[in-house]
Amino acid sequence: FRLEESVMTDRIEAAWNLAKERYGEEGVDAEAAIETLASVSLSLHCWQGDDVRGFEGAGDLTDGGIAATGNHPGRARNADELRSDLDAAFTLIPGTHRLSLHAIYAEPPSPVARDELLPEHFARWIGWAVDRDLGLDFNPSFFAHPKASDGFTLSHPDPGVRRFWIAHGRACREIGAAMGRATGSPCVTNVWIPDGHKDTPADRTGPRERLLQSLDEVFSQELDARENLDSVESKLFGIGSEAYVVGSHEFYLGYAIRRGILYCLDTGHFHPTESVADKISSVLLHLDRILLHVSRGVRWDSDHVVTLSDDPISLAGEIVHGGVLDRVHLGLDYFDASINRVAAWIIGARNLQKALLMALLTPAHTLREHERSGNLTARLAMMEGTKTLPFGAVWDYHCEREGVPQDNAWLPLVEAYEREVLEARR
Ligand code: RNT
Ligand code: ZN
Repeated sequence: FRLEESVMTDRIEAAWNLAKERYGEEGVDAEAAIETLASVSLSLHCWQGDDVRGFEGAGDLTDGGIAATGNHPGRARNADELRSDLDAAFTLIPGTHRLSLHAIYAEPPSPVARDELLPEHFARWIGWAVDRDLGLDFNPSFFAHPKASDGFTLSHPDPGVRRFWIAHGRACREIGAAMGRATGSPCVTNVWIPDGHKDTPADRTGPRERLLQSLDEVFSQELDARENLDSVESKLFGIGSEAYVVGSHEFYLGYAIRRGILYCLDTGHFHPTESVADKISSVLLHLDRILLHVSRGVRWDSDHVVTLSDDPISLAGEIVHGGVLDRVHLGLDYFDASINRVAAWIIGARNLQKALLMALLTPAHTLREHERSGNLTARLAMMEGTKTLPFGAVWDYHCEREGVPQDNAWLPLVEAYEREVLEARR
């Protein structure tokens, strides 16, 4: 999958020069904006490439309260195919990024139980990432497994089942640390469990007490923060856990603060009218770092591909204008099997980058001055006025400079990849 040498066309350059001047009039340094954008890494989620199946060959995804729907051809069936698809996607996303892996993507020589996974079972992924200068993030997989089929893992009433999942969590933290060591960049190891009840529980406390205890055991081993960073992800409801989720927002926010670990905010895991953007400034008063799973819910936690809608734009605004870009790990989390999966990665990643660029090109300083001085009319007028500034010209220039095709120009390459590679996977 190779790109033609990209040539900066006169048109793109002329548009950029005009745009730069226009932003300058607003007190915004467009050059600085694209330099900052170029330095931001996103963590691409491997699971978009194969509909969250992994390579264990067992287990039903919906046992974990999540589901990928659609029948587009070309799902990656093994790690080599997944890596090839990821290579294609990374080539068409400007910048240097990270890959987030799940434990079910291990490549052991013969089947290994999840509580016995070792760093060596990820040796090929690690080698591949090191070759490409990609950071790695990791996730224990507490779903799609016979021991999760009744909907409970770390909070299971049976101590034997809990022990199994605790051992899995512990094994995964060591794998995360090995990934961090090998890549020279801390691996964020994120715990998400599906535990919950479909219908009204009789006991809301018991499972939460058990989860607390299990997590304490998972996290009891001290690991070097330069290698592994722990994170916990909350949820409001899932398929089969509509009435009660053990690991709720309050549960995990409290737990993360108590332990000083990361908290993962998944943008699909809240009431649809709740703003995740609004949570960032609060949560970061109490935590050093957070992880984001940027997703798009349509009516529910549907994990649609991220579009350039108001939600990611305000999310990016909070991060950029709050000055917390270095404290927020930007991960993607969606899985759409109804469209080309490589395109799904590219569309979502580029959209999050565009949202960040919009934030970087906003005259935030002036807006805040208007607010401080009580000129709320000017604040609103300027916020609206900013929306039609020549953002697209800056984005096009950024893509060209980073050596990747413009929007709408990368698609033919992915279509060719689909014809030549994906369609052969039957
Ligand atoms: C599920 C969570 C979780 C998963 C991935 C596969 O609702 O969002 O992050 O999507 O770990
Ligand atoms: Zn998530």
